[in-house]
Amino acid sequence: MNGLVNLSGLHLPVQAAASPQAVSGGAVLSGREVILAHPFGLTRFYRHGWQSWSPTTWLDLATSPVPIEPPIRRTQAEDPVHAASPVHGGSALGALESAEGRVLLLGALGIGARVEADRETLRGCYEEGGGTWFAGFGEEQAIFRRYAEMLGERLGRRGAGAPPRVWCSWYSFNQQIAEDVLTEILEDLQGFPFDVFQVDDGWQVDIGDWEANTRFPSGMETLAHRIQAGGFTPGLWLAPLLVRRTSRLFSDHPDWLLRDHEGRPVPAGFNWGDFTYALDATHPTVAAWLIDLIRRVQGWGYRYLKLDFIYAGALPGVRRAPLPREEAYRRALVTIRDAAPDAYLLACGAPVVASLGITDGLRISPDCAPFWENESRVRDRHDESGPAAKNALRTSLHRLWLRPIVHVDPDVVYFRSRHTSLTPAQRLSLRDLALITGFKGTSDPPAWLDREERAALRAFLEASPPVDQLDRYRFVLGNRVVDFRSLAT
Ligand code: 9PG
Repeated sequence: MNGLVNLSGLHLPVQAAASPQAVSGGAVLSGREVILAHPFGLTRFYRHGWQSWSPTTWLDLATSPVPIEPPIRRTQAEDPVHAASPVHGGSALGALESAEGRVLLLGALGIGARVEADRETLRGCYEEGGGTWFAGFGEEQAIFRRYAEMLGERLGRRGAGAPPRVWCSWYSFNQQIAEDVLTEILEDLQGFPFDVFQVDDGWQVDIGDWEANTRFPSGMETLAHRIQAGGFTPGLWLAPLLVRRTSRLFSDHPDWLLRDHEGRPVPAGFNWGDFTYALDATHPTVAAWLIDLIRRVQGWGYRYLKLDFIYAGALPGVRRAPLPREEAYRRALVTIRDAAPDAYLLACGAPVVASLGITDGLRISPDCAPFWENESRVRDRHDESGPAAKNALRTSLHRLWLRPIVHVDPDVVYFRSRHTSLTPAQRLSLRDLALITGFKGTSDPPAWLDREERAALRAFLEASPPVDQLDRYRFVLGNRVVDFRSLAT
């Protein structure tokens, strides 16, 4: 139908499959494709990245998007289907600013959708099948809150209770972790009020071969017992939908891989010095393997699972069951959830909207790093998803609207003044944003901190100041105003 929709007094021409239904805060539209004609011209557009690491910000519609052609590595932080698009667009939702600073938002109420914008239209489209949409116009925070609420009603809400305080090995040691190093840190962490001690990438034999490598001679179960005895919940990193060519899994089960129409395995990004590939979790044997893996690591004692690189489950390809790709992804996540009903699941490198209602926590940023900018990557590849404190902060900041329906993880903060080029002010910004989300993570080992830094870490872990959002970039945190305006694009 072609008609008009009334959004809080703003009457916009609309194209949709049926007449708009008025709901509190806006209207519900339906159809595979919906188009709103808007009067705002070349205004600012809220671009919502597909997965955790994808850049998310308000940008100027007058700028041209930079198409990303494979094999540029940035494609793994973007939805490969849209990475080279010449049109500004984002995953699931998009929003535009009016001249008075109000916001017009169009957001899918289901998974597998995209919203694009130009000077005249805001257009939503589901990749396959139909679906419904929320459209609203008004004060920015209120409109995003209403959208989050409706998404929560449709996809489910998670993250009740306080978000966890996590010590994670990645941002100090990368893959160079070993049983003795971690055991020492565990001892040094005694008395610090962390909830979780999380072993990150580096414990496994290979991506796909989820057994302890030789640097963990006592095995992962013994380590979990030590973590537990130290008073923390054992946490473990897994990339359960990803496979490296060098793994036994890759050579033993070529039929488990997601393939393209020509039968070639679908590349799932480049990391650890090689291309990686994706499992087809709609294959019943793969699903059974996944259940077995998740039960096995819980049997070792791990109760907090960081599920990483899981966009691999939503890549385009030919699947055993011909489901839309985000539907296939969501089913894989449900399979994991059913195998770990009581574990804390953190989704990372995860398609954001398609993960809602299933995992407890969701990484909402690219990787933080002990430096501010990733200049070469921005310059050479127009890539703002590379590890850098600024990239992590900016994308997290623009996804805070998800807080009512999931624990949002803005990635780690730093207390150390060694092994970093971050200024005290930059470190403070990271910590402030973590306090706003309540999700507190660091990789600093106490041995790298001086006495004052250890005290600051302790105070941070114990703090839960009231948070009040003043506008897009300003917050009241306890008795301070925190201003992130310098991160605006
Ligand atoms: C472990 C890390 C940490 C980190 C995750 C993830 O090549 N890449 O594009 C790329 C992106 C992200 C990334 C690593 C590589 O980091 O976000 O917290 O767990 O994996 O390997």
